[in-house]
Amino acid sequence: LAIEKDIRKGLENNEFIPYYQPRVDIRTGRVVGMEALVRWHKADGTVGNPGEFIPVAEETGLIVQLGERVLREACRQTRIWHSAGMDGLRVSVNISAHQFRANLVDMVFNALDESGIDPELLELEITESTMMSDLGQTVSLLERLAGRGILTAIDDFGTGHSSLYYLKTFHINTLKIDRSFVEDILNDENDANIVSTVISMAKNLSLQVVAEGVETQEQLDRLREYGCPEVQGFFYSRPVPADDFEIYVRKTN
Ligand code: G
Ligand code: G
Ligand code: MN
Ligand code: NA
Repeated sequence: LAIEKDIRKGLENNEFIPYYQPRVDIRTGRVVGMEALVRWHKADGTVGNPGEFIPVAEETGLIVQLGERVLREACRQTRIWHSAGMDGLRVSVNISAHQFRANLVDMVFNALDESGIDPELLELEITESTMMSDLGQTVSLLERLAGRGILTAIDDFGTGHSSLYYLKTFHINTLKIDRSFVEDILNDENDANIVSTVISMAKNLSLQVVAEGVETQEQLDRLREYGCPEVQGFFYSRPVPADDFEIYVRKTN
């Protein structure tokens, strides 16, 4: 594939750059962390979105190398921000299926050692479908990550084969409620009930919960009413380059 060759070249030239989207404490309005979302800064000056290259990277296995780049850079950047007084910010990094089954634990431990950030400040976002393919291995991977204090989140919660069994079996810290539920929270009673129920359930299970895809004040108000502790979405900021994220945090916190 032409794109596969381009991705290889892009990796050689360090063209895959994390952008950052703030995660916000709904009560204080302060930024408590950021999700790293990769962008491709191509030689021709255009910027590629994950939809164009993540599926190919996943199919070809290049995601392992690409994901490692993003993880290391996100940890390095977090360290820099901490040293610059933006301490306490947690960083969340998306881990795809292939990456999860590769040398994930070594890769993550190395990235932590290299950057020197506290393991409790790193969260790995893993989807339900990734987690469910080999339950035994999933349990042991999550245990090893937790053993070092690294946080894990179920990403896009509610869209895959969600099972309450996972919530009692997997050592995870956070549920990220998929934005498809938040999108219609004001108009669709089912979506509203699902979101409110997931928030209560998370609290009862002592899990952190984040609503994704918040775009309006009205959605935010509703989530507050439901007791949602943390939110993320275009209402606050799109994913932006590191410099812009830093400006945003200094203005907000
Ligand atoms: O902004 P958004 O277009 O950034 O992301 C689209 C999709 O790509 C999301 O499902 C997101 O989880 C995924 N994605 C973004 N960055 C990364 C990354 O660094 N690694 C992996 N595996 N997926 C990513
Ligand atoms: O799958 P994951 O949740 O990692 O993907 C995050 C994706 O959601 C990215 O593509 C990101 O750009 C996008 N996103 C983040 N906030 C919003 C939002 O408020 N509205 C919409 N439509 N997309 C969002
Ligand atoms: Mn995510
Ligand atoms: Na998500």
